[in-house]
Amino acid sequence: MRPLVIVPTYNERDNIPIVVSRLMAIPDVRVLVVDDGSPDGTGAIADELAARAGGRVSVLHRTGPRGLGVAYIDGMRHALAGDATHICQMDADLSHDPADVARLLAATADADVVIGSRYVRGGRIENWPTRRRLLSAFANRYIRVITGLRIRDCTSGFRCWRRDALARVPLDRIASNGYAFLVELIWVGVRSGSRVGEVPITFVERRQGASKLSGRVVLESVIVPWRLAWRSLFGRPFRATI
Ligand SMILES: Nc1nc2c(ncn2[C@@H]2O[C@H](COP(=O)(O)OP(=O)(O)OP(=O)(O)O)[C@@H](O)[C@H]2O)c(=O)[nH]1
Ligand SMILES: [Mg+2]
Repeated sequence: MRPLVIVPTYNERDNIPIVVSRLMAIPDVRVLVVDDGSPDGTGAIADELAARAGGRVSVLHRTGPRGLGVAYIDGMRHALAGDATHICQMDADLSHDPADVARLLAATADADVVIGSRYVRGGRIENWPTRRRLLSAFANRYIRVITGLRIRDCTSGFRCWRRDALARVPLDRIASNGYAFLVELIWVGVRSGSRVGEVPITFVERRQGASKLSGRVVLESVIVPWRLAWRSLFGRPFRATI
């Protein structure tokens, strides 16, 4: 196994050293940090971590418009150009426990993509206010009903893909850029024949740094499931850009 974990960062200077050092504790894991020119200097810190990691850590510095979706698409293209056998996605804010990567990787023996899930038996969320819990539970139900996806945690950003499964995804056709990117990606993955597995995780609210949730990103999340449903029904994208 040659797993690569893609970690998108925007203003995560306090978290990224901890995330990278915990990932380095897992044998054979390599890391690709995709930084969007963070004003707080996260990119330079990641470069220093890479210099000390003996080739196991690399950094992609993006310029131009930023976003979770475009950062992941660039990171995934980079990963697929290399020799990784498994490509994982993980947040940089320690909401996802780096040690869980090993469990997700092991579960790819029975699935093409494995989701670290808050909403299967054994999954948990720590330190979320009721409002945030309700929003997330509602969002997942909304997505399942509209798109027909049969996944408990469609919005989890913690996933491991087998290389061949990710390579089947037409990344250039993914239109959403905020958190809805995660929903569109798994939806396209299922459409391209991937079997999805879910393993329980404990998700912990970030302690350091700030959230990047904006009104525009939320609006996109409301619209994208309808766009995907349209594509299921008529087989072609609904062309409305937001
Ligand atoms: N490269 C890049 N990374 C981003 C961008 N927006 C968010 N991220 C990263 O994506 C991951 C998830 O973003 P978060 O801000 O933690 O989103 P969240 O988990 O919904 O919200 P909070 O944890 O409450 O802040 C983190 O590692 C962020 O640093 C972006 O525009 N570009
Ligand atoms: Mg977070």
